[in-house]
Amino acid sequence: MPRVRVEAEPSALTVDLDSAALLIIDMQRDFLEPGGFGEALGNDVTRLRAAVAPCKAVLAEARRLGVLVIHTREGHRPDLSDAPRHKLERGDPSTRIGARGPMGRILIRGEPGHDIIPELYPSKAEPVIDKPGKGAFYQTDLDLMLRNRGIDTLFVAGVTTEVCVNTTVREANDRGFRCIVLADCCASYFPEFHDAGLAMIKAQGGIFGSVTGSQNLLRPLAAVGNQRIA
Ligand code: TIU
Repeated sequence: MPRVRVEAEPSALTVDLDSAALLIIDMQRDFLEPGGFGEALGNDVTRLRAAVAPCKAVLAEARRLGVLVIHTREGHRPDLSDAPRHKLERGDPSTRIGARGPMGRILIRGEPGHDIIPELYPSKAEPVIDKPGKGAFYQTDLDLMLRNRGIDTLFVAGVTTEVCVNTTVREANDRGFRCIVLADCCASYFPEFHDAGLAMIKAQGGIFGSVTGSQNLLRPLAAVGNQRIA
C-alpha cells in the first residue's frame, strides 16, 4: 500500500495511493479549443493551454502506478431537458448552449466539442462522469463511485479554476473528501481568478482543501516507482 508525502499549502500531507484518485475536470474541446463554449462566452481559450502539459504528466504517472483516474465533462442532453432555462438563455442566441458551432452543437453530449481533448483522452478503464452542472457531484454518480472504491482523497486538475474546479472542490469537501488541487494542472480564462480561486481553497488552514504544484506530486510518485522496481 504505497504512501506518499506531498508538500502542499497550507501544510504537507501523507496520501495512501490506494485511497486516492486523480479527478480531471472538463478538459473538453468546448473549453480549450476555438469554436466551443468557452469562446462563445467571449473568452480567450488559449489561456487554458498551460494546464495541458502538467495534466498529461500527472495522468501518465497515475496510469503507471494504477491510481484511479476519473474524468468529467460538462454538457447537456441533445433535447436540453437537463439544462436550466436561465443557463440556456445566457449569451448571443447564435452561440448559446445547443447552438451549432464548428465543433457541433455547443456543450451537447455526443458532439465533437463536448469530448475531452486528444492529449488527455480517457483510457477505456477510466470512468467519465457526464455532469449537467459546474460541480462534479451534482446529479452524477461520482460520490457513489468514490465510496465504492474506498477513495478519500482527490488530486484535482482541470478547468476552469474558479468555476468547475472550485465548485467541485467545495462539493467534495462537504462530502468528506480531502482535496489536493494541482495548481498548474488548473487554468482559467482570467489569471486573477485562477490565483484567487486557489487562494480561497487553501486559506484559513485549508478551508476547502490543499494546493500544490504538480512537481510536488510527481516527485514522490516517481520515488514509489523506484521502490517498487528495487
Ligand atoms: N466558463 C467557465 O469558466 N467554465 C465553465 O463554464 N465550466 C467549467 O469551468 N468547466
